[in-house]
Amino acid sequence: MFPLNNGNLKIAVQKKGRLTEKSIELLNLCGLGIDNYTDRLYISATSFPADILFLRDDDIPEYVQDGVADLGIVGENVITEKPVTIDLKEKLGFGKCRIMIAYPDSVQIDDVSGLAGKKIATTYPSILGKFLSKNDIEARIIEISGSVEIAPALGIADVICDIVSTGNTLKLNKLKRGFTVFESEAALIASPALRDNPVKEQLVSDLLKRIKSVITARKSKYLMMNVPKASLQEVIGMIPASKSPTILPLFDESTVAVHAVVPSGYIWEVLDPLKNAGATGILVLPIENMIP
Ligand code: PRT
Ligand code: ZN
Repeated sequence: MFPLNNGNLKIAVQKKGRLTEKSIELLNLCGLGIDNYTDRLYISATSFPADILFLRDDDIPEYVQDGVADLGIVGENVITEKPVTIDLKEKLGFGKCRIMIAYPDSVQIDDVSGLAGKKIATTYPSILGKFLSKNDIEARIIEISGSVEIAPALGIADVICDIVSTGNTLKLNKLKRGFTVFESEAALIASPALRDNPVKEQLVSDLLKRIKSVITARKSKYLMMNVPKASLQEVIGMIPASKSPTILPLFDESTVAVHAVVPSGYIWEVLDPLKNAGATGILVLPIENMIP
């Protein structure tokens, strides 16, 4: 039986799908301790007063709205398509995708106005409907529940409006990308009922701090390298100004070690200039947590 009244924070996570692994990975980086969760309906974290509930992603917003779960991790596309009363706490930086208009080669659409009068198949009628009315376009929305990509080939629709991430599914179905209707990523949502529960609110605030530190850390890398003293100023000039680097003496007195937290991706922009300035032993390490 599910221990509903144990006071633990209830966190709803997708049971089996694109968001499952990354959601659990994030919660574990926050130190929750969630092991052997496959095929479980719920599991208690070992190192935080939380129970993880595994649900279909479409059901998560309502469970959170109704307070069955205190928190949930779900795509923004799901929350927006079927409006619910929840608090959006944090965008989580994974599960990124776009809801896009796509169409066969035989169709030519140069801009949004080209959608006028078209039949558009989608599983996101509400998001698409708002997009069309915002752009003052009249088109026919054909709501279907899956395999949207096949709709033009079946003659059900001229155009589709569906989630795209790599674009491989579009290619397989001989469709090309049009324009973006909605951008989405996984988000942490919270139940409005939490506002009346200060004990759980405190747990949420603690967890949120941890989540923010993990997300910030993911955007940064720890750079270490050895730099000849003669080119130290030149090298420091290449490091983003907001991050003051650490300079450490080495046994070889003509060289120092430089350590700095830099934005992910930064290193590829400055690798050659760093080497030209004499930097050696360049190491770029991931950062697990960054506490402000
Ligand atoms: O069973 P359950 O209802 O829980 O899962 P689901 O099948 O409804 O969802 P799932 O696991 O497919 O996706 C969960 C969430 O991941 C979505 O709500 C989005 O927020 C996000 N996401 C990110 C995606 C994609 N990327 C994605 N590519 N959701 C779906 N897709 C589909 C897309 O529709 C396309 O048909 O994957 C297909 C492949 O995409 P390409 O462009 O990479 O080929
Ligand atoms: Zn779903």
